[in-house]
Amino acid sequence: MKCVRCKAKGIIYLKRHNAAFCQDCFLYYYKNQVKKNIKRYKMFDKKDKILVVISGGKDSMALWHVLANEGYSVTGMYINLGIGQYSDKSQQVVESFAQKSGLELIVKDIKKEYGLDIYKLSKLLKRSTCSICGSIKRYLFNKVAYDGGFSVVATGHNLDDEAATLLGNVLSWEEGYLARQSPVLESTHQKLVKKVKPLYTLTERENLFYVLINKIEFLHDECPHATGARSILYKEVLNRLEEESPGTKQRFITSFLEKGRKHFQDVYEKIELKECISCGQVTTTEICSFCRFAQILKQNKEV
Ligand code: Q46
Ligand code: ZN
Repeated sequence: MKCVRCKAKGIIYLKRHNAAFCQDCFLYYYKNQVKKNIKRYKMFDKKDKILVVISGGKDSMALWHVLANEGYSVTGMYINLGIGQYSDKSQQVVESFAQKSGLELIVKDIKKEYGLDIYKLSKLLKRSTCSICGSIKRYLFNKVAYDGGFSVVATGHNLDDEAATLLGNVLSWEEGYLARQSPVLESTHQKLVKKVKPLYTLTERENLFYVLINKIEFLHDECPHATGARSILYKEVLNRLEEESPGTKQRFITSFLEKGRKHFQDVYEKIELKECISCGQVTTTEICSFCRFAQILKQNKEV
């Protein structure tokens, strides 16, 4: 197995590209993919102030590292979601990396700062912890970015995540979600910050290689609520398809973006946006879910 670029001994084989790379050429390939994605979707440039959402896992750590190393102006943002040891450990990993690398980091703690508890909310609202957690994260990414004058929010979603999400959305024809599934979501309101996914063509395995080669610390554990999630089943199904037909995931995503997504565009444009009467952030209802969560917990203190 020789490296396709320099013919040295290959250390990683990428089946979907039918190509092996040595360490240096893999890094070249990886950075090139990131640069191409940024350019293809006009995600940002060196003048932009980028808020990178960091969970402490391999994908977000790889994204933070690669963007900082390419000379972009990046600040990490970590949210402590109050998920027991998982949150404590991930916060430690993220803070230690920021300190050692001299990178700026904003830390938010939903319990300490906002009195929110995803478990109590899940019980009171009879909704899954992931759906509560997702709403809180989306709210805070945008709020912190908007208040801090950031022009773009970048997340570490990879090819496996994007393909699994697309499969889930297609299976139930979630038109609203399909309309929003894109490596770049331009702002549609002056208080909404643009969102981008520069790693959307790179797999989990490639991100893992990137962090291992660069000796970047990351949290190996998954969030305990990720197990059993529907997205894991979709990932397994897609992995099976990928084994039989390498390149399936990438084709699924790229053909959706090129040919499929435009059919849902009007759904996206029709979403009516308002400003929350309590906090002023953008929402589709009178009061945003974040403010509603805080109210519900206040009214149900004994839970
Ligand atoms: S952090 Fe939150 Fe995820 Fe954990 S509780 Fe679910 S949504 S799984 S990406
Ligand atoms: Zn609000």
